[in-house]
Amino acid sequence: MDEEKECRSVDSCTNELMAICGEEGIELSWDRRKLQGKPCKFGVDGVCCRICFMGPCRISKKSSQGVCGADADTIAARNFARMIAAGAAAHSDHGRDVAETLIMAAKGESEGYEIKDRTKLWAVAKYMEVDTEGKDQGKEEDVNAVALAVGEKALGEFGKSHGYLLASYRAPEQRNKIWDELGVRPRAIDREVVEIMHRTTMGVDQDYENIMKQGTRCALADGWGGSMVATDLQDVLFGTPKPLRSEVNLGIFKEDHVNIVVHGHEPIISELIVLATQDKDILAEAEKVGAKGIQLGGVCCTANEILMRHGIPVAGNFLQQELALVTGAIEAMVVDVQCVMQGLADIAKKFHTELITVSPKAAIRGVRQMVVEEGPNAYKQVKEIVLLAINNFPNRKGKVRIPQESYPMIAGFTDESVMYTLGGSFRASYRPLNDNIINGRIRGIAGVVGCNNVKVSHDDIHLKVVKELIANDVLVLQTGCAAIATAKAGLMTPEEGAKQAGPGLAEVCETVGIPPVLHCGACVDNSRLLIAATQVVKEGGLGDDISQLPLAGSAPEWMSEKAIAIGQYFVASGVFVVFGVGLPVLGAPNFSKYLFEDIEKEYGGKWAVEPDPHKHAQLMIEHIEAKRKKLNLKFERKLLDMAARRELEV
Ligand code: SF4
Ligand code: MSK
Repeated sequence: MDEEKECRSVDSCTNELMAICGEEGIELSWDRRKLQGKPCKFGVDGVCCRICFMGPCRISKKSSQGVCGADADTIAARNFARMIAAGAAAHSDHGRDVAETLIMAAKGESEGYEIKDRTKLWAVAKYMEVDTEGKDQGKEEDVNAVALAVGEKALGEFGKSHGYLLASYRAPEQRNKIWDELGVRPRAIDREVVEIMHRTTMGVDQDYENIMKQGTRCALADGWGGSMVATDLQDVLFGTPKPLRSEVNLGIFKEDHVNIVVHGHEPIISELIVLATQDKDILAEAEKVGAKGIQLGGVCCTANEILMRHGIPVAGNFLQQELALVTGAIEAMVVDVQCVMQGLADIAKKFHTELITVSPKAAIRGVRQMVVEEGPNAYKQVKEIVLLAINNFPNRKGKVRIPQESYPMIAGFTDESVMYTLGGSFRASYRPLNDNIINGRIRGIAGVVGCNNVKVSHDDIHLKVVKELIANDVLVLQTGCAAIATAKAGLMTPEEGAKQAGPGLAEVCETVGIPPVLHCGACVDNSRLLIAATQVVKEGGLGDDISQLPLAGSAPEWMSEKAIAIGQYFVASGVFVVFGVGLPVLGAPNFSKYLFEDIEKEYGGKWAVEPDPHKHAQLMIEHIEAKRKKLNLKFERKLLDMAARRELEV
């Protein structure tokens, strides 16, 4: 193994299977990255423009403007805004699908879906301005009527011609004022995406600050719009998660079972797959082919969705998707949308695995497509997919090599369950959390989210950042592939987590029986973090806006456009956000300065980039300490890095 391969991942299952790929000549994302060579510097710095065909143009010392005269700041801001538009579109289109499914469920037009959380339905109805007066949560027809009205209202949020997004008013009062003063309160979700595409096309908006004003409005339409619709309506349909135990990493698969992987983002189809794999008739079919049962495992955010609500084990995060197939034990991998690598197709062909696309929006050339249309036939179609996997069990070829490692974890934390966990049903509120932040046992809160990226050692940056934060008594909330990375290292069990946490945080976690790192769901569930921050503000004692909280955000190994949209909606909500890897704006001096400094004067939040994990964590901790000081919270503590903490333990 050469030096580069050695630092490809810190995850042992990943390294075990990667070594097999090396021996068998199976090409993975890391190998393809090597073949790509050094990435183009103009792209890395964000100063390559392909917006019209007089170009592509790139900014260098020799030529400071594109053919049309666009400078580095305009070009980088346009590219950045387009990434926000793409990210917001992905999260929001997901939300739209959920709204449509809710409407079908309310009309009784879809087998397998029902309204699981009526309390949440009523809560969503309230902020969606749906009248529930005289409606009874105990009566089926009332529940369906409210669900139908909520679904229609949610769908309206995508294309309404007047007014602003209803969910945006859930933010603290002070935040609402800022957005109104700056004129960035989002209108209809689709409109904000379309307006970015218009303003960034050739010859329209050519002032980086003005471009980012729309970038911000679109990002807010994601976090406080499309993503929030997705999260809330999924909770209504499939149940609001509660803390539960599960398992994580590629060792979750079983040699004597039919193994099925679900991968992508939307739980609409995977929820039905969960149902089908528990169906007695289907299990009997599995027995007929000699299997002891069906083992379902998830990858990426589909994994997080079914983990949060059912405790279905997680096979791995983004960079492990190809390796799941290399186990030789996967009868079917069912993929929907987002973060699905085309490279899966070639790897699946080397094994018996049936790779199946199920969304009409996402086909892969040469791969079996079995579109599951939400509606009366959805469950029947899903059962056919599961039966196909079962019938593929006898076709395994070659050796099965499932790694032996998997780790226990706790997941299922939401803004609602954090409240109950900390306060108990007797005192269900954010008061205990706020009190522990005020008294300094918990120094602050960090949201550590996002992807994996082949440019950095897989999971390594996530783990180093999270370990340093918890060692310094910072409570960490996680979503997406970042959460999976930490879970694989055992930090999502109260026992192991407490060993790594600082004394104050460990004390709080031991008292209430939670890990110091809380799994809060999938990428769209970053909207839960916005609401949790809002709840902390509303509870009192820590200022009157999100920007005043000892709070920071981070995406240490990001790669997706969705991460940029998420980063910007957190910044515009008042949060200091640090990205690892890099940010494609560094070739634009004024635009970079705007994102890294000036934007803070407007929104109270700003961006930073720091690939080094220690410096990355320290930036967040310093920010948290500065906010504590401003709030006049005492009990300042010496900042510890991992080396200093190890010395303490000795
Ligand atoms: Fe070049 Fe301007 Fe066209 Fe971009 S829009 S490709 S900078 S001419
Ligand atoms: S799945 S967007 S790689 S977190 Fe949400 Fe993971 Fe990033 Fe996809």
